[in-house]
Amino acid sequence: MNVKIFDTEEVQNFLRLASGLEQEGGNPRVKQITHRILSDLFKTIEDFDITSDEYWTAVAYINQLGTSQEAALLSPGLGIDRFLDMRMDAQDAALGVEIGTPRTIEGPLYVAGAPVEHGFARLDDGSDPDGHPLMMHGVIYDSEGQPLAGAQVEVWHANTKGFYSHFDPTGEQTPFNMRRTIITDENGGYRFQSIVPKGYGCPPEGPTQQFLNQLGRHGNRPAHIHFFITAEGHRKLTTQLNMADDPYVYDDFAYATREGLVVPVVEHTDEAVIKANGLTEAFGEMEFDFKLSKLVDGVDNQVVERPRLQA
Ligand code: MBD
Ligand code: FE
Repeated sequence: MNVKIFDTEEVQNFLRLASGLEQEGGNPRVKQITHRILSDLFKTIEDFDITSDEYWTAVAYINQLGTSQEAALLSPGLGIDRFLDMRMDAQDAALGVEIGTPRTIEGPLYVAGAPVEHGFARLDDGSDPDGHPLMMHGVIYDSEGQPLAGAQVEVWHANTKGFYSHFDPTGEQTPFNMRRTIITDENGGYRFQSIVPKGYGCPPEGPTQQFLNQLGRHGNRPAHIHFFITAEGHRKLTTQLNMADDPYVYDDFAYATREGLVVPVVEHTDEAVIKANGLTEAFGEMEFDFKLSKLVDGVDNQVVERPRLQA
């Protein structure tokens, strides 16, 4: 029998007590948010008649999530990262800010401190036996559409197993493999050689996938390349490009695919073209120009600070 006690004075007073709302010290914002979340949780327990067994299963799950370092993986899986982006887009729309290239989520796998190169960089260390060469290039434009020399292009992506260096469960990748910072040349151009990445899949035995299974959802991302782009006088752009031909391109478990960020990989087999690119085998080419957005009242009003791995 599901008895109803949530709306009683006793429970309502108890929620205020447990949230510290009757205490002097502490952080008022934390108290208010705790009060909301705790109230919603109590009500959920009551409305769904959640049993103690179910509740303690959830507590053990949260511990498992932390032990596996997957909290920042479940987050995009539940669409929360995407929701934060939707809010930033809506804020820009309300302020009349022109955004240029659309933003999309950062994801949990950025590592600070990648080697810095000028104009061109080779991203991969050549060790992936299944690696198909990729040449990517483009121009960074300012908010007025002028090329930006000296802009900083941070790029990172996965190998052909969908694994990222520093997070590779096989331990096979060298530090900063497929991670570089490229400074644009005098024409605002950037160019890199790498290998065509494959899509990412959540660790199949991990707590994120376990949760997704309960939702009847898969945990796959299409092949993609991440970017942070920064330049004087502009807001930092956090975005990703998705390979157009990936079967998951419009079925991303992390909801990061956006119109305007889907790019074809053009295959080149012509000997002369291969040679002209300094390669010895067929390769894929991606071209993409990024357009940045202006500072708002002189500040980057949407820059995201979050704990990031610094290697
Ligand atoms: C990724 O590579 C990624 O970009 C996101 C958002 C989630 C998991 C793995
Ligand atoms: Fe990624």
